[in-house]
Amino acid sequence: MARTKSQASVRDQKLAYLKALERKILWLSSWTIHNANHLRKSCDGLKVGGHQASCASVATLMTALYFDVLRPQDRVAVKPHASPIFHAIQYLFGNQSCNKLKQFRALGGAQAYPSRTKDSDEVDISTGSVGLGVGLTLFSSIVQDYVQLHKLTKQEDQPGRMIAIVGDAELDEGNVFEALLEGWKHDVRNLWWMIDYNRQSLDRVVSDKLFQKIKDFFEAVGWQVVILKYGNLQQAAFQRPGGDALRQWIDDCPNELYCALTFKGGAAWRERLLGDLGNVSGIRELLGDHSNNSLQDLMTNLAGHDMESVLDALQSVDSDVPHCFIIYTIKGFGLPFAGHKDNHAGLMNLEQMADFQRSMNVPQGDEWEPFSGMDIDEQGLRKFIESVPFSQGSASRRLDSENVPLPVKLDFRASGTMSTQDAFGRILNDLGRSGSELAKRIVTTSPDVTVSTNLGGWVNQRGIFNRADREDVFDSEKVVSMQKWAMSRNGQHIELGIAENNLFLMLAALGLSGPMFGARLLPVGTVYDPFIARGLDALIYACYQDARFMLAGTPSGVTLAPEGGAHQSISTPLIGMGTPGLTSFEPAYADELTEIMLWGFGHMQEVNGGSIYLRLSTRGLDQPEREMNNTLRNDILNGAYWRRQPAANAPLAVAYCGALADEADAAIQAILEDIPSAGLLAVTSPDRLHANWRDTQSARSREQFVPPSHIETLLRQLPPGAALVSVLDGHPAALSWLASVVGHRSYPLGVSKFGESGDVNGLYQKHRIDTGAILDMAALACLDQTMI
Ligand SMILES: Cc1ncc(C[n+]2csc(CCOP(=O)(O)OP(=O)(O)O)c2C)c(N)n1
Ligand SMILES: [Mg+2]
Repeated sequence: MARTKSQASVRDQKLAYLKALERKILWLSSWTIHNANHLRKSCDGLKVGGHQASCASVATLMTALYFDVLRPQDRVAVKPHASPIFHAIQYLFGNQSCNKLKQFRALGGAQAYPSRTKDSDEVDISTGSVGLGVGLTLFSSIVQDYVQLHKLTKQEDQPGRMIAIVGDAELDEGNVFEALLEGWKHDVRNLWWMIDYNRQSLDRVVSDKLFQKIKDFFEAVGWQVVILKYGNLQQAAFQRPGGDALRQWIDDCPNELYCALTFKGGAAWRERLLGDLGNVSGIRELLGDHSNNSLQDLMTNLAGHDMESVLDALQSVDSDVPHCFIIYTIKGFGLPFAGHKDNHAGLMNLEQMADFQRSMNVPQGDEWEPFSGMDIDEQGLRKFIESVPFSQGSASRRLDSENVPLPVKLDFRASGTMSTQDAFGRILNDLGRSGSELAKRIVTTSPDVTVSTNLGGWVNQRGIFNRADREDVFDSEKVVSMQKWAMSRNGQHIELGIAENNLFLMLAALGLSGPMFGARLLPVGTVYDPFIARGLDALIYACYQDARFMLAGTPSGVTLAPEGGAHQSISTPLIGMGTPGLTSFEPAYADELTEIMLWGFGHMQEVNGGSIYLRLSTRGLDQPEREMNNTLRNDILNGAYWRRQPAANAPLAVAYCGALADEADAAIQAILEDIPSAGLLAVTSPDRLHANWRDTQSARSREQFVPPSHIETLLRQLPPGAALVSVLDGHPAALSWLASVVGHRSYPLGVSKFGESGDVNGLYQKHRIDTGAILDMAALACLDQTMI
């Protein structure tokens, strides 16, 4: 008995600390936003913004999580608009500086949305584009299983829980449901999604009874759904005479009305409840026992604002089954615009903030003081913060992982006719056969296009990953097939359904495995090139987080020909150039691809490295008979080389990329008859060339004697004023800039329309990227020259 009593007093003490912290966190988040908007000098007059209401709805939940529930190995995606709450929490832990809070949303300050790469207080998972952080937690849980089952982590490492704090409107994003279904296929575990069910989005109050639909969706895919609806005050009220009717009234109350009454306050609740339930025995007494203020407290005492209810729910989870918590909250809880439908971007004005400051008991001048005005034993609270599970563990949440040693070269040699897609598959197949460390750390993944993007060979070697062993029924039934499809925990390919968002979130999770779980993986994903656009936001998101992976977009362009039509890609070379953290290549030949892939596996592991995008093709090209040497290798990796060097007086050169090597070659042969000095430039990476050229220009604008960029070195061999005819199976803008590098004239060819099947020749002619089109353009260039 005595023991229970002492346990109770420990719990009471903890609750007192948590409630004090919850108030402080709400205060700090509101003040951070207020300071940024009202007190900090703005030099450009633009709105700063911030979301005080979105923060307020998760203050209790996030306090409970960080100061009691989270363990060091858990990883969290915080809903984007709760960034100030996250930073306030880290400030109290001593992980965030006061200056960064003061500089919230300013250059160098705490970020508008939690950012893994730009914030300094160890954000686990970036958020901002709603829905993506949520999805990423699911794929991270698969990766955690992968590295643990492959024994790539320390044996004593306990699995963490991958946790998303989800705004209820995030559930409108399709990618969340795409992830849910994929998660079901992979039998995910150690996953918690905590829905901040404030029933408000940006513009409006969300539909009634949405929770029932959410519950059904999640239960359909095997999740445990926990609904946290009534706080302790409400539960006590329900025990009184009339309490059942009150509960029923709350349950039946439309969301919009509940929000409106919350905004209006106690008198409005009283009037409405008297009107609706005045005849119910006990209700008048219940209302009579409450002042307007305490009635407001009672009616807004939803479980999401009740520390004990939140703790009870989170602590009672005793399995690794994925959990969805639907947590009733009020947007703007405790702030003057609580419940108002327009409160999303609402900011307290100066007067409201002064009232709020008084109500929070924060002395003037102490606004940033972490422990001021808390009415609690400060020493005890400091000790409590130091002792919570989140504060334990290693100094950094970013774990170290060793680099994977790479071979000096990949032993692949192509001859005859081969496409880059074919070569890609063979290179991986060879790696799959080898026992190298590199092969051990490669994980492939593909959204239902594994076989058609030539990953089949690798999969036959390495098998498919699944937590439970599953035999290949076709194999055991002795049905002949090229493709083995057995699954086991040792497999090194993760097969996904068609959703491209899931591919990129999977690559993001795999590509963060080193810092997240302490085990570096080298992920390789394949996708049909046009469908990069389908998952583009998730691809950009993956790169923004500095996840490291290799992506093969194949087949690409109109070259897919008869199979093409709607499967043709045009703008992907520009996406490759325009996505930070992603270096893109479009090789023509297998030996180029071999060098690029090996370099890529290294680049994925460099501190300042990044991810790789290979734009590949199914078109077979006759492979050049040549030996690789250092000069050629460096040129390929730097983005271009002269296949035919122009002579000093050349009036013209042709530059090509990827699958159009043969057209460019045929054109140059014809041109040489009239212009023997003409050159042929092979471009393997417009992206690398452009980035290096811009960096060089930028350095030159600041300092003297900067060596020329690679493309400058190459193009200086062509006299100024010469014509550069460029051609690629993609948007012409990817190469048209080349002519401006050292003052040539640009004659760009490329594809700017799509959607029609045909044979290669027909399509090339139609899109004017065939040999004839190159010759016509060269003729025009010569004509222009004579007229100048
Ligand atoms: C992909 C994407 N679309 C639109 C937005 C703009 N936006 C930011 S918050 C928001 C509504 C968020 O509502 P909810 O998730 O319920 O969060 P709450 O503020 O209510 O906590 C919208 C539409 C965004 N950030 N990302
Ligand atoms: Mg909401």
